[in-house]
Amino acid sequence: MLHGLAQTPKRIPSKYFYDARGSQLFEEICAQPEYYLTRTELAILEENAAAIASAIGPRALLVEYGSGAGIKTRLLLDALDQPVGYVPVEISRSALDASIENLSEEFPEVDMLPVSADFTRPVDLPAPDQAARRTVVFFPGSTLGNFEQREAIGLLRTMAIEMGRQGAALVGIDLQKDPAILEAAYNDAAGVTREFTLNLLTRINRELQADFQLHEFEHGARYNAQAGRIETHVVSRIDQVVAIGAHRFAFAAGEAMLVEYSCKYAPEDFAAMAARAGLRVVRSWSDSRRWFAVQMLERA
Ligand code: AVJ
Repeated sequence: MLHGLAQTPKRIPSKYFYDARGSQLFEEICAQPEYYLTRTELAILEENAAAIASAIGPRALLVEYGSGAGIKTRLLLDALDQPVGYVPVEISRSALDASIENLSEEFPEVDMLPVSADFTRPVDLPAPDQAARRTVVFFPGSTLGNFEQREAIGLLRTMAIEMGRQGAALVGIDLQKDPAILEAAYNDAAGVTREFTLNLLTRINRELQADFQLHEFEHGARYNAQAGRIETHVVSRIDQVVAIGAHRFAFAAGEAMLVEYSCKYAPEDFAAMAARAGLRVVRSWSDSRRWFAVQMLERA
């Protein structure tokens, strides 16, 4: 956090959004009418569950990066032919516990192997009781879009290693579209996304003994068409100095601190990125408006 705040412009990695309150606010964002991503991806998965399951094949070990609330997981586990295990890799302990609790009752035959970790670093995957035919990494929600290109390729490479030779990955990506639709999705009228963004400051105050005055900061999310991404900032309303422990950081009036990228892809650009990680797109499922896509990747 100190490293990011010392940079110009200031920046904080978006993974820190997800404390218990942040994870809860994210679930609320998903229910907002403007935030089409979750319901579009869910519809794609529902509509194509059988096709996805047959592309994956029997006895898969399902590894999920960022388990969230587990609704998409339930759908996938339900459709899969005799899945042997489920490994959610999740930074938020509360979200991890919640997802496993519900799933283990519903899928008693599936080994539940939660890993409380940051999936941006390589993790040691636990082995299920029954040998898996293949490992499938599930990375839904366009979370890949929260990473800069270089990091995203690095993450895809980590996935390629973790899935092994016979493995596969299912990656949800948000597609490029009318900027007005994109900006509405990250500036919902009810202000839930604003609260989600500012909760980051509340978390820093609590966990790092900081004194951010929440009413002196604003949420700002804009589409950068050149870069193909929504850029979310925390904007200082006034000239002010914030203390974090023994450190002091000056904010100028109007100064924007970067807190999140949400990349929006052209399908061919995503395929090119995957190729740089040694992966190829073998199947792709989308909605009729082409707003979102679920891409299946295998080793090139
Ligand atoms: C699901 C984590 C990818 O970037 O769209 C939602 C997070 N941020 N609204 C996204 C988020 C603001 C979301 N991810």
